[in-house]
Order: sequence, then structure tokens, then C-alpha cells
Amino acid sequence: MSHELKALLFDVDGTLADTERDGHRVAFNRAFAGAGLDWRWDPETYGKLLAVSGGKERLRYFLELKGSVDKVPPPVDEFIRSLHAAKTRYYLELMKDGRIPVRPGVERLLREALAVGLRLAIVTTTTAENVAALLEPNLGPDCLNWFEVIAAGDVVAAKKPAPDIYFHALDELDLPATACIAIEDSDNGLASSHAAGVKTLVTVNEYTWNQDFLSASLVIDQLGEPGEGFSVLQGDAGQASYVDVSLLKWLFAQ
Ligand code: XBP
Ligand code: MG
Repeated sequence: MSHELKALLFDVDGTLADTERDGHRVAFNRAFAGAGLDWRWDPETYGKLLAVSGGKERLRYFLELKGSVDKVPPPVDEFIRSLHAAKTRYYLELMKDGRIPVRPGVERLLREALAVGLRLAIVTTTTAENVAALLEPNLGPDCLNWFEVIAAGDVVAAKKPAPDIYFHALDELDLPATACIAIEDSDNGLASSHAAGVKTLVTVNEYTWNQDFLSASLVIDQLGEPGEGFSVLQGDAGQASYVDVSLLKWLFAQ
């Protein structure tokens, strides 16, 4: 059992930035159009499909719901892989120029954590190239170096809610789960971090605010900034009005 907070483990989509509705969803739709498919995921439909994390896994889930697994050109895995590769190209294109900003408090918290010597890792279901495409325009060309580990995408076989990606990140950091705090936005993310034994702060968004976060240390609507604080949805934030290292250390010690 470790008693000192050593590292912060950040989810990406929905946590660092609201990438789902105006990023991933739009890229999926462009890939469908580009492939001559008449599928279109509106924001509400996409919210339901987010029940499954991972773009390829989400495509398969969609085909299953439609009863269309047998109707796409076989083999289905190859169809999904190539459609998803096109989606990733559209996503990278879309993210150029920092079109989707990081959420309030993200840059401040990352810089503060680095300044006090906390180690940082990314623990995400999306690909490393998508992480770079989101963060570099927002946080500068060197920002990937802020993270000692970028645990991403297909590096593990089972995506969130399975704990595998957290186990992988902990392995790479060579830290026990009890030395870390995770920051997540969704029930699948929380299930993953919790199953890996990592205490978790949840910062919700429009797609996740009504999900079940019983095992979270604290649930808030945003990390917040001085002068523009968070609202607490579940748990106790003490005297804090925005997330900083001292709040994370306090939650860690609970
Ligand atoms: C969120 C996801 C991802 C993205 C799509 O992951 O579920 O699937 O929607 O990414 P996280 P890909 O919140 O863990 O970062 O299409 O690249 O899989
Ligand atoms: Mg997420």
C-alpha cells in the first residue's frame, strides 16, 4: 500500500476535451459518406452508441443493433478496420488548428502537477495519434513529453470498461494503483480505473452526467478554474471550488 500520490492518470475523450459530439461523431459520419454509406449518427444516437468504447468496437455494436453484420462486405473485421481507418483520417483532419479546445482547468492542472513533480500518464481508448492531434494544437508541440506514458487504443485487447489499459499504464509507470489518481468522464472509464484499483475523480459532460458513478471519489461537472468553480454532483470536495493538486492529494488520502 502506497501512501503518497505519485501520478495522475488522465482519460482523454470527454475528460481532457469534449471530443465526442463534434470530433469523433463527425469523423464517423464523414467516413460513412466517403464510403457511400447512408448511415448518419446524430448527436443523440451517438450518445447511445457511446455505451461501447473504442471506435471499431462501436462500429461493430452499431452493425449488431441494425442486424447488419452479415450485410456488409465480408470479412466484417476488415470492413470495420478500413472504415475506422478512414474515420481516423477524418478525425486527424478535423482536429487541426485546435478546433476542439481542452476543457476548463485542464492545462492549469497539468502544469501545476508537473511543477510539483507528479508523474502524468494518458490512459485512453482512442489512438495515440488522435491524442497528439487533440493536445498539440491546444497545449503546444512539446506537450506529449509531459506524459511519461501514453497508454492508448489497441495496445490492450480489451478496452474500457475492462481494467487492462490501466494495468498497462501502471506497469509502464512501475507504480501500484494505490499511488495514483485517475481522472475520467464516463461510467466505462470509471469501471476500468476502479477495477484496476485506482481512486477516481469523475468530471462529467453532456453525454455522461446521468451515468452511475457510485465508486468515484468525487463527481463534478468540470475541473474548474479559480473564479469559475465546479459544481459537486457526488461526494465531498472539502473547501475546494476547483481541482488542483491539493484537492487531489486530499481525495487520495480519504
Ligand atoms: C473514448 C472512446 C473512443 C472514441 C473513439 O475513449 O470511446 O472510442 O470515441 O476513438 P476514452 P477511436 O474516453 O477512453 O479516451 O475511434 O480512435 O477508437
Ligand atoms: Mg472518456
